[in-house]
Amino acid sequence: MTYIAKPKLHHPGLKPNKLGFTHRDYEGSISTLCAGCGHDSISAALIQAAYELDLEPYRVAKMSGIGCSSKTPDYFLGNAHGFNSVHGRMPSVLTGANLANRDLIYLGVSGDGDSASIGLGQFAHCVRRGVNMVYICENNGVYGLTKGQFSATADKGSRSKTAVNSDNPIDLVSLALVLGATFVARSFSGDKKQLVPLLKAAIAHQGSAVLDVISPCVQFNNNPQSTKSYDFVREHNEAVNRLDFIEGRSPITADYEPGTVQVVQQHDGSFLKLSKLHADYDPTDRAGAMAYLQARHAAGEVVTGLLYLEEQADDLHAGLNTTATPLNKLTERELCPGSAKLAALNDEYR
Ligand SMILES: Cc1ncc(C[n+]2csc(CCOP(=O)(O)OP(=O)(O)O)c2C)c(N)n1
Ligand code: SF4
Repeated sequence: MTYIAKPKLHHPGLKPNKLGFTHRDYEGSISTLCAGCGHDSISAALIQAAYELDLEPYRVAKMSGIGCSSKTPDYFLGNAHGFNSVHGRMPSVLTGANLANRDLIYLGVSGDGDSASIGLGQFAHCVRRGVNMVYICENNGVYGLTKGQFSATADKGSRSKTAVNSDNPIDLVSLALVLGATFVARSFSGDKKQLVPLLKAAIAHQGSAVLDVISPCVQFNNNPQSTKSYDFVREHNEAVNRLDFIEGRSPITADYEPGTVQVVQQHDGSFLKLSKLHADYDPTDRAGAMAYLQARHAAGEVVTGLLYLEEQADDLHAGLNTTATPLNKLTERELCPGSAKLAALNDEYR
């Protein structure tokens, strides 16, 4: 992977966060992506979200597959853990890491080829198991790294630089809803105001959070007939809500007009204040979200915003009743409790 380190110097006027880290401390190496690639804007939004959340980089594990999108973990949170896995296999590597150590914050960074083509099965099982993660699909409708072939998320009839797509698309947001994800959102790399609070809320969420972020590929798929181009998404963007993320232990007493703002609280005590752009949209209604997505897609719109949230979600560990201690911190005695315990366990299955 291309790697260009950034100089350590930074502007003395950069404001530190509560940990004393500046924005610069959350950056990574210099991006080698094409100028204008949507993926770079997503990295910038992740840097902003981590800075604003006062995240300690050592608590974060960035996992990715293969693709231009999967290269991006190199460009943010340079002091975090990271593992660049195999094409389409990030979800199982992330699941394994999470089972071994639930203390880390897992950011799964993937592309639409990585997630919806070769990695579709992996995506499906990771989400249905409720792995506590933020799964970000940087969705440009093509395989950017291998020169712009259509991916499985490309809309039927959408045109790339060289071809017209004749296959039906896979919508990862609809799929995530069907598979039981407890936080589902769609955003646009060109809308930082929407994307940063969504990322913050997804990081605070204690369950399977899926973010599909339309991220135009300026090299291969940014022409007027592409439904993943900057112009198309700007013209057809239908945001259901605007989000304020409030890291909170103390209750909020914001004054807002009833009917236009909805406040929801997550497991960790954080609050989401949703300014409803569509007063009748209910982000806690899974079936309603699916019907809404289908209807708006049929009308040619790209629905963005927080689409579904289960406020008190459980994750994979709750279902498996695993130990809260990271496996590498368990003693040999705990890992190997002796033959009497093994015999008792075996008896349970007789
Ligand atoms: C097993 C395997 N098959 C195929 C490839 C070739 N390959 C590399 S990246 C890629 C597609 C990447 O597309 P996407 O995930 O959408 O990322 P983007 O580059 O568009 O960000 C493919 C097919 C590979 N590296 N490994
Ligand atoms: S080829 Fe496309 S996806 Fe890859 S870096 Fe360039 S613009 Fe981004």
